[in-house]
Amino acid sequence: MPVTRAEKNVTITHGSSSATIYFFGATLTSWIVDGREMIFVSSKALLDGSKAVRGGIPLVFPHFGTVETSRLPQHGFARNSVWELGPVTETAEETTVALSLTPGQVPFALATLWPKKFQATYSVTLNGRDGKLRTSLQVTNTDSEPWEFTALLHTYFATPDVRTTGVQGLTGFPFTDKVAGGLRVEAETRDRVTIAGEVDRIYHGVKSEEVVIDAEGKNLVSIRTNLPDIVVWNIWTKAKDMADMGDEDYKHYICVEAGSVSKFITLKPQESWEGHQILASL
Ligand code: TA6
Repeated sequence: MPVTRAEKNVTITHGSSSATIYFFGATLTSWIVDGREMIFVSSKALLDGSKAVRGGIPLVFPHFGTVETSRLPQHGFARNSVWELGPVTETAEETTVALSLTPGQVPFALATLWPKKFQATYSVTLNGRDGKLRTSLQVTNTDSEPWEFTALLHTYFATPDVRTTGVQGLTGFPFTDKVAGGLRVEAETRDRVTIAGEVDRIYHGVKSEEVVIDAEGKNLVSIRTNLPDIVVWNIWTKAKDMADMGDEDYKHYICVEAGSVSKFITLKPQESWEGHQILASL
């Protein structure tokens, strides 16, 4: 499987599948299966490291959203740091690229706001046989004190039209509706969550075998994950207020984000945690 290293990113190719990951943020910006781009990147996204990428799979760590007890900006610093390319592992069927992050690589102004020692490794595996993509974040506490965190894989999926897009697999799960000011709803009643306006929800403790995104009557992609929470987000027409999103771009993405964000995870010294998702194009 060819691996092409460029100045700012690395691309893995196998048959008709490929994936590109930027070192800035370890943000995966492209996953192509049989000529179809599965991942959305905004038409105004900045890929020069001056801002987290608007699209792709930004990594959220050490916390999701804003946290009252933290001075870190929304979604932490992993997506704003330059990760180091580590080993590339190849088997007959799969290629894995690993990227790593330690505090010394985090922009100083952000690192001082969360002065803990950690080792993070992000592994992206492309299966050349079935085109599946696995993205896995592993975090180890290398400090002498316990610390706590949340984490999420903030995946922007490409869709032909978000107004025809649905998310299946969330039925019955409780959710927090951020658009409704944090309203907690006991159970999702729909078999298919659709988008007809701004949506920003955290589905808690999702135990679906898989979550499936469809559009225009066809299934697009499935997500399997060991992570407990699923965030569904589309900014809708507020896209025009975002500097790095084209006015009409909201029609072409849906964020379905696997994470562990409902409660903080505590890691003791030398303990590790791993969260992943396996994406399959349908
Ligand atoms: O994951 C959903 C969310 O937390 C939304 O609330 C929305 O703000 C989005 O992420 C994008 O956040 P960003 O910091 O990238 O503008």
